[in-house]
Amino acid sequence: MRNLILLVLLSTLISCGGDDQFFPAQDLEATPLPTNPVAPIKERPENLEVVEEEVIYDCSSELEEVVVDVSIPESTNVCEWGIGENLSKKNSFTRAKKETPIGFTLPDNATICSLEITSERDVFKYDDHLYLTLNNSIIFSSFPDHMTDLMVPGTDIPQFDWELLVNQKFDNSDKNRFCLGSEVGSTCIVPQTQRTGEMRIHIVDEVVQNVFALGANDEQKQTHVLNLIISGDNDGSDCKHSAMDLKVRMKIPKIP
Ligand SMILES: [Ca+2]
Repeated sequence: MRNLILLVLLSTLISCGGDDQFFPAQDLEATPLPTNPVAPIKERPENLEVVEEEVIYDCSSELEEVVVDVSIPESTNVCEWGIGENLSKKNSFTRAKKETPIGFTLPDNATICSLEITSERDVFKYDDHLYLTLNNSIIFSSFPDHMTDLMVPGTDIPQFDWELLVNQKFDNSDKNRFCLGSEVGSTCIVPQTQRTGEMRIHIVDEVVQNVFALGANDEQKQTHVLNLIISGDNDGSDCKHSAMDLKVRMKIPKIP
């Protein structure tokens, strides 16, 4: 009530013309404004999108072993001379081949991180030369010539290409072999031509991963092909090979 009276009195005095003598300046005290700090409102960014990161399972992930049993049937037929891509007989030249492709499947887009191929028994025999490929990359060959010509540019990985191999000079001595990645530790134990023995192949992990990367462009690729290719020149036993049971051990990323 006292404030109201004062307010009325002040209003009256102001309306009377504001004579300074009634309001000595020294009597006016500045009243500080009430301080009631308010936290600034954080503005939400508009169109905020939540982007879920795609989890990539690669060879640095936790791995699991997959074992594929491969049974290669005996081939008792000689080369089909002069049929299809095969040429007629000619001594000491690569003239004909017989392929035994074995397909196997892995989970969608599973990267092959390691590879080991072992025979169950020491019974494998072939005539004349052997090429073993995974997805067309040559893992082993009993005839190492021309491998450099077959390599994918910028890599040390040869691709099987019959057009480049056919009608090339043939060497039956079988002293040298090609084992993919041998210079960095891969090992290939394979019998010599026309001899019976075991097969035991271990390709260094990094090399296997490079092989896989070459053929990994296809979306949802599940099927992989191990191919046994025997070549011959002119004999009645060329392109023959024994039956063989192989275990293909691979490590692939474990997907929970
Ligand atoms: Ca031969």
